[in-house]
Amino acid sequence: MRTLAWEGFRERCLVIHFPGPHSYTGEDLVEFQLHGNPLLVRRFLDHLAGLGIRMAEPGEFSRRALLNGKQSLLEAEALRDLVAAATDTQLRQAQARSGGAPAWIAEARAILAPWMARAEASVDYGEDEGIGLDVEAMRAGLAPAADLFHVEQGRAAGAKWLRDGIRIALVGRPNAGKSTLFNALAGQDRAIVTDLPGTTRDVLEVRAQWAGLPLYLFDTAGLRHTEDPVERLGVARVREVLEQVDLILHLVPLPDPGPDPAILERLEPFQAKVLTVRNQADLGGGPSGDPCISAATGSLEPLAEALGRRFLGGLAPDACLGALDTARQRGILDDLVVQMELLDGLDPSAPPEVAASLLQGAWGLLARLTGEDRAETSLDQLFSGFCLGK
Ligand SMILES: Nc1nc2c(ncn2[C@@H]2O[C@H](COP(=O)(O)OP(=O)(O)OP(=O)(O)O)[C@@H](O)[C@H]2O)c(=O)[nH]1
Ligand SMILES: [Mg+2]
Repeated sequence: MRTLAWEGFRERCLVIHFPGPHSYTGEDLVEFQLHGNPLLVRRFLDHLAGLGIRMAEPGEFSRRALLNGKQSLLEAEALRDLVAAATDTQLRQAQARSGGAPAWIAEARAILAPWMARAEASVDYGEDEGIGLDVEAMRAGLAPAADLFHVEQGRAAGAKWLRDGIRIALVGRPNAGKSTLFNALAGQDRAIVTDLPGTTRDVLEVRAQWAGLPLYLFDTAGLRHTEDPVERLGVARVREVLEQVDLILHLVPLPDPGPDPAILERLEPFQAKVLTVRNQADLGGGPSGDPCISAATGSLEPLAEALGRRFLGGLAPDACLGALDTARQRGILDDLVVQMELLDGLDPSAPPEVAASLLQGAWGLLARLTGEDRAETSLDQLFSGFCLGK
């Protein structure tokens, strides 16, 4: 504890000295913990400004930590996401990513390095010394690295949904059970359920955590031709929702003969994101190739499986936890997969320069991923997403 005195003010506060190089940024740091009065803090900051000390830019401390080698770009990104996390899943995902560079990056480097050395030796001395590059052996040797990138690409694609959430519209004819399913997934009675067709007239929205997945659910008015002016407005709104969601869950009661052709026609432009699910399985009904659930009894496992297949590539949500998930990271993973495909497709008679250049390309992508390749990483863009002082 210290007593600070300036311009007629006195403040007894905690002053913590973090000497470099073991501080967060690697530099000498001092932290002042003042009483939580904004006016007091303001007056103290004014005093510091008078001494020529300026405010930090957004993300400046993290940027300094990165430039001083105290943390990798991946850790800086995880920290940014940790601060911005708004759901439990986002929080867990950011925490799982904050432990430094994942082990698979080191594994991949260990696989790539000897082949890079061989390819380069072959370029430099091949003809004089008879050191040729055995392309077949290289392809076999690199296969485990290609597998690593492929697995991480799949995990990253799933992690994207854990991070962003999945927007799902529930559509179908009146009384299909949309609101019953909406309530079951949300774990609360948000929507009114009755056995009268046309109960839901407006679009209802709820955020839910279900089967390990963060969901944004939209309950909609049953799609039918109606003369009721309020219900007509509700039906018209459904289209706007259909455009913005990631998945249209078309609910069709199982005992019915099948989907309504008028509804199928409406869903036609969105075909790629329609998932047909049969409801009221508890009432029996014929066999169906679609997932069959009962919203009323809560028998929803086939829906969880269908969502897992579609959004997580069949992986369990926990298997995606800690995977790289930002657009930047996923873009680099995609490039790595392509690079390995090019290496795998290499003609055995290709000159060693081609293999060497492809291997260097893969190596460079890994460096760009961790931020070691500083020239190519857009640090400004990353750190502008931080709040002041982080
Ligand atoms: N037996 C059975 N009944 C169900 C099931 N799901 C919903 N129901 C019943 O079907 C009726 C209609 O359910 P809602 O959830 O209101 O249907 P909706 O699709 O939202 O209907 P609208 O809002 O009118 O378009 C209610 O009486 C529900 O209890 C189910 O899985 N099994
Ligand atoms: Mg309803």
